[in-house]
Amino acid sequence: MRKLILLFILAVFACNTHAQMTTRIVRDSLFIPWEMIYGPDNHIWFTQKNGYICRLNPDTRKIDTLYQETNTVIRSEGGMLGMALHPQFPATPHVFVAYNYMDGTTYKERIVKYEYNGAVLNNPQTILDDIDASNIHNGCRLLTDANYLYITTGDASATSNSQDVNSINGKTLRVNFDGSIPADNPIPGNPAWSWGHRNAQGMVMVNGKIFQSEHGDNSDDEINLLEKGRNYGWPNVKGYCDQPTETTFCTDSNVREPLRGWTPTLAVCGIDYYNQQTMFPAFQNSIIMATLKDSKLYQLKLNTAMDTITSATVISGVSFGRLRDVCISPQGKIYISTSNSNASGSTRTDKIIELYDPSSVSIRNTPTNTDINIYPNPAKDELFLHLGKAGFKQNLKYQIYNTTGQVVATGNMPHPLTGVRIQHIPAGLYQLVITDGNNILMRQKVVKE
Ligand SMILES: [Ca+2]
Ligand SMILES: [Ca+2]
Repeated sequence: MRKLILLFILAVFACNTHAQMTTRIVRDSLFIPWEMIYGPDNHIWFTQKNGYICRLNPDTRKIDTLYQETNTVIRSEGGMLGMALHPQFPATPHVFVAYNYMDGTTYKERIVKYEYNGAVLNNPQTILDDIDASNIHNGCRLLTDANYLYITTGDASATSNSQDVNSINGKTLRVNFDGSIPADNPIPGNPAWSWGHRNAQGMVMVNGKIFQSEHGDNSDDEINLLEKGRNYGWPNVKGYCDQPTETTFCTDSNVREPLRGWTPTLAVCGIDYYNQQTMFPAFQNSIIMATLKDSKLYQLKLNTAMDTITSATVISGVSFGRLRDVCISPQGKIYISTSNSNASGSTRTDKIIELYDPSSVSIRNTPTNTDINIYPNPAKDELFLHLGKAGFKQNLKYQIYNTTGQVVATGNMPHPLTGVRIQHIPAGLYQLVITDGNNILMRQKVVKE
């Protein structure tokens, strides 16, 4: 009997210490959500292939349509593609989007900057145009860091583009936020940051390192670690420099081999980086990768130096057909989008799905004041509390509580933007509470890195 009780206690303990992944369909009947970003407003910003840019509240499931880009023209792999937010968003309310369109009878791609007025996007400004497009191989993931916009372009079905540094196709481009070329790009006056690409479909930056997922043709899908001015081989090299026909070119052309290759191919797609201490701690320091043909979600565990993938594991329990993209909330929830609608979009069957641990739902945020933005989250040195016009008033105060309910920081919020220094606080989970002296306006879980 005593043994049975002990076994029971151990079983309960085991259940409580292992996160249980559960899936929840947040929205259905979408048309290929090609890009998803978990925004600083705790909404999922997403594009759909037919030119719609939307914003989804994952808790209420409400979708706001922010813009319909009527110039978008869908072909097999073409349509509205990648998106990125300005690094100071929403203080600088710029949103960058890639889409394909017709220039006369020629299929092209451009990068446009829109402005968010708190309700919709407007004022589109083209910052890069005349990128060749094709039925297949159009890129086009976007990524911003503090100073630059990065753009993946496909070879647009012309393999010679990739090794031609004077073509903007088959590249990773790096431009300023107005589309001009940074002075310290590897080739003066040239937007190319790296070349020899076929069709990169995923991109994420972690600690200054850019990881990309890229489609091989009938072999050698890749995860690459981008380095300035390096050649990634296509079409002369597929995957690793491991064939007699490849090695000379690799040496002569400064080719950077992939971190990981897959033959047979998976059709690797959107990637994001997981390092949250909450929800699924086993995924810490991993790239989470969606795949189309293989239709599975992968965990790619990185080493501490983040220059090696130490293991690639299928995340079980995720079976929704072709997967297009992935994004991760600061709380550690994983969101995936599917890519199963037919080409014309006459049947719209795509979903955005949340992967979460039900045991942690009780500590979700209790907001929902959309006029208050707290960023970055997770934060390392300073946390910014930003109130819009409707949210700002006198006598606002904030408190930050640790998990045992002790106040670790408190102060007044005399201005619409308050910076809170948190570098002295130990890493971990905290609850931020904003009050007007009487009532709680917002509770938000924040993570100190
Ligand atoms: Ca390559
Ligand atoms: Ca090879």
